[in-house]
Amino acid sequence: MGEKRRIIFHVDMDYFFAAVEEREHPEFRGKPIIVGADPKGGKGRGVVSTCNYEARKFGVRSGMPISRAWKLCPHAVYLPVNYDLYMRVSERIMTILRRYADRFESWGIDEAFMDVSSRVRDYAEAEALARRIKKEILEREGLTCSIGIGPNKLVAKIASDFQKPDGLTMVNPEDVEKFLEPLPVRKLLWVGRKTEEKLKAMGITTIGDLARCDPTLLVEKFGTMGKQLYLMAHGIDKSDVEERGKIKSISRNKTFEVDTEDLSVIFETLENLAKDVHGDLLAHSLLFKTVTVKVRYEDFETHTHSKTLAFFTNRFEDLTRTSKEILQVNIRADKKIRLIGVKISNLVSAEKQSTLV
Ligand code: DCP
Ligand code: CA
Ligand code: CA
Repeated sequence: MGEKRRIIFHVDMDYFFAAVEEREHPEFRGKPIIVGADPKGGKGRGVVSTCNYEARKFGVRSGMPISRAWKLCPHAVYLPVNYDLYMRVSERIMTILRRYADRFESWGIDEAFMDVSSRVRDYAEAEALARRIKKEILEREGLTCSIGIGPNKLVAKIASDFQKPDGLTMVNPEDVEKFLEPLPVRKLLWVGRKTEEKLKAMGITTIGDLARCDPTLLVEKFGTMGKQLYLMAHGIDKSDVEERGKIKSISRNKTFEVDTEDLSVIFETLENLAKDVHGDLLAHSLLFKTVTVKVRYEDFETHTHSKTLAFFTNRFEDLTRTSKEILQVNIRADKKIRLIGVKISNLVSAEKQSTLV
């Protein structure tokens, strides 16, 4: 028997932090706006959170060192990250979206999946619904978003990214493979830089290349993930839109004011980051199982190391001890450190604790 036909939306806000700032400061409209660390006349440390499309024309991107952004675009408007404000806007947008969905899954601060299968009869109606949602967000919040429509989350997510900003891309089930074929493999969920490199070495650069690949070869090279890659390349994704805004991870990073090799400073900073992460964990009533420590050295070489515990926990002691152990074992003595970060993942609700431990 055939699968139940589904119609899934993925909604992603355009240049979100910078768009909110643009809305709050109409006087900056039309200018390049960069939200992130203080550039301090080019000497600033830390990174760009995001920027508007005017700034992107100069090559500025999310995650880039703020000093590099300054070189590319010194005349931009530089603004600090006002996270509380973006959070409030995000919550209002999620409330709007939730009303239109049978099932709703927020996926980070500025995007969400919606299963609208019972709300529309066909793809033509789905398109009309997407236009209505875009109009409502624009009228109520003064912000644009891009929406992807497809038969599953994978395709919807790739489609929302296809025409940005203010995009609407619909991929009918029969067009899925044709749509994916020319796109780079990196567009697939879970394909990071490492997998991309490995695939490239095998002569695979587009999703089409991957789809034509022998699945047994992929399993040989990538284990169970190989099968997943093969299915994704054919646009197959059975995962459900999961109710409630599930948090995938909680993290904090700190860029030191000056690169340091002072272990007492480094470990104290690690402890402070762990404190913040732990605060968020409790606020969301969650338990964690995996701890990841990120270290960026003075030459920007960056390493992440993870440890998964045998149990779910919300004890601060488990978090600090594990992150310190990870750092202890992996830290390099021959280089100064520029940034460290702590992340917890593998999160579950603390309310279900008794059934899990
Ligand atoms: N963000 C961040 N640091 C990053 C990436 C993102 O702080 N390295 C924040 C700022 C973004 C928000 O998360 O506004 C959403 O991230 P997106 O990847 O969706 O990027 P944008 O919404 O900024 O731009 P786009 O229009 O490409 O979606
Ligand atoms: Ca976005
Ligand atoms: Ca996003």
